[in-house]
Amino acid sequence: MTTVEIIGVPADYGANRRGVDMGPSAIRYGGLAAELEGAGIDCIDGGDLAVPRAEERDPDTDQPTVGKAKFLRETADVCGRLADRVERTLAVGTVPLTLGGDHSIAIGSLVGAAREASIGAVWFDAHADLNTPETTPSGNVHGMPLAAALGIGAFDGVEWANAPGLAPENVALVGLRSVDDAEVELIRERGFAAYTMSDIDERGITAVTEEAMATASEGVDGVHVSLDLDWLDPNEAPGVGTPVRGGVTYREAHTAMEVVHGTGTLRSMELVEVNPTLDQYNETAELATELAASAFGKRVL
Ligand code: HAR
Ligand code: MN
Ligand code: MN
Ligand code: MN
Repeated sequence: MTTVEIIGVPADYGANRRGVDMGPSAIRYGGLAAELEGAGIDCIDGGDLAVPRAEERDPDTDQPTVGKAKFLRETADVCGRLADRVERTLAVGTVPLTLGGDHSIAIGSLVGAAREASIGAVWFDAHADLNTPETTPSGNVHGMPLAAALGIGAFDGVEWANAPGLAPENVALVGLRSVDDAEVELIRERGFAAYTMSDIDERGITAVTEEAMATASEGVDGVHVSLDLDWLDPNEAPGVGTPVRGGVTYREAHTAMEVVHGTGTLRSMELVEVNPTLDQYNETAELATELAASAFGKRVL
């Protein structure tokens, strides 16, 4: 029986909008443990990491190696502690399910998952999250976690940010529709496996997800799935800070998570960018719980 440990990270250093720090509570309240139990999963709630409020900190965009990235010192602290937690969870044979928080926390998930193992990563997101402190248009680190983990730009050789066992050949991005110029250039230059919404329209979500998972799992110990709720269309998931029209539907999202489960390669997962202050009745958090259950094997029959 698979045991999943929930690790809450109520951090919002990486985004402009307040409220994403309430994500872990909203997702738990949305019924996460019950959904996972419905998937036949044994579920441990490891509680939340302690995260100081952003208002009490200095965004510090003037550190020499930091470029225009905001709250990088705080992000490093939280991600360092998260990486240790993820590493320990995996070491006892339990699957970490991290609840954000904004997407900057993925740096900690990836580093922790890739310390004692080789991993791939599938990024279900409207955005590429491949900006660097040099290229960022916003200064928000939630637009940079994949670049950080891969050691791109100013993140090159930054120990807390680089995921040792994650190779760029094992990274796949699915659902892209808001990509900055520098990110487009990087994707072309480095040949990342990247699937836009047009690819999903043309080829279907099943074929695209199967190919992404195959790329990510090739020759590694397992796959980390990073699910940014803004991957979905804002009609389905309005409770996110940076909604982009034209995302995947409710059914496509479930189908993709079922494909993830079917590969048998899922090793760790995170649910990020849920901002319940933008919801009517906690619908985005509830959706996140359902999608996690599908990824961990929930079926109707
Ligand atoms: N690409 C933009 C930036 O770097 C926007 C990032 C959007 N935020 C996210 N990431 N939710 O997935 O500022
Ligand atoms: Mn300062
Ligand atoms: Mn993201
Ligand atoms: Mn996004």
